[in-house]
Amino acid sequence: MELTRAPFMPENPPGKPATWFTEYHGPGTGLTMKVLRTLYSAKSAFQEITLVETEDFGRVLLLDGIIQTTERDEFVYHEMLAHVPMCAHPEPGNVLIVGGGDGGCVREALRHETVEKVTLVEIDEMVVDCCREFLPGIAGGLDDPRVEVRVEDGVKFIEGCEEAFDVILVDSTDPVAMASPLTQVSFFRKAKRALKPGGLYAAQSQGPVFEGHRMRRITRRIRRVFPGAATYLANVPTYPGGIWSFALAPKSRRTDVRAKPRALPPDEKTHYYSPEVHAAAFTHPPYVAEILG
Ligand code: AG3
Repeated sequence: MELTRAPFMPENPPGKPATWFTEYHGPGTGLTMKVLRTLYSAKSAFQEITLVETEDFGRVLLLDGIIQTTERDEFVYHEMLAHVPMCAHPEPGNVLIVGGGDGGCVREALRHETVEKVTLVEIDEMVVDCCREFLPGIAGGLDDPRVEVRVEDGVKFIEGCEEAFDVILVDSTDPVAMASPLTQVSFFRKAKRALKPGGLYAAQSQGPVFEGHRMRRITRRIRRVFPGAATYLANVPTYPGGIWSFALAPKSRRTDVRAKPRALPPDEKTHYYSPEVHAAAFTHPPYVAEILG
């Protein structure tokens, strides 16, 4: 990934140009962060992996130059992707996470007492290794005895699963290149088959500001397979537009995913998720409702 200098930013200290990186959100818009140092940079068989230390957001994981997670705001995305489906399920015991090699969703899923097993299926082992080393606060849960980390293609893995999981979480990169199969109807059908009766499927589904077309497409495909699917929102400051969407899809259309969520154990403190936020996240401003149609 190329690190550039943003000429419109003050350089600090004077005379020593600072290094910045920009994730472009649209042809004329981006999010720029000041990089203090690069901790890891490598090309895997799948993508370019970069781990930088930034001034304002702590350590940041970039895949092909796209921000995946930052130490400062990762709690929003990981709590919301994990706890909304996990709390909507009466007794989640067996959980599958596809992607999410940083371990953030695993960490959150493990906070539910009923969980017996979490299977993480990540295609790129180098992402897991990099995060274990440089993002221990996020990846720490990967060493829990209830967790099995499998390095393989999530699409192939799910093909062999029949009524195996209570909750499936898909924590993928943007739906381009290798993540694109994870947003196809054929994948959603396989995921539905892999859910136990009463099971729930959840996935990140892009943001409404810059990714509205993708959000609409993913949501429509999910609804074709899961008629009870609903979309919820969260504020992720470092993702394009600052607002992100997630799809929550029950295997049975009769399950109301918004109904009074089960509580987390009282000593499990969350920083974004709460039962009130759970309910409110399914309320959409009209411009989002228009995108979803
Ligand atoms: N998964 C990627 C979310 C999409 C971010 N998109 C973007 N910045 N354009 C996050 C992985 C965190 N476990």
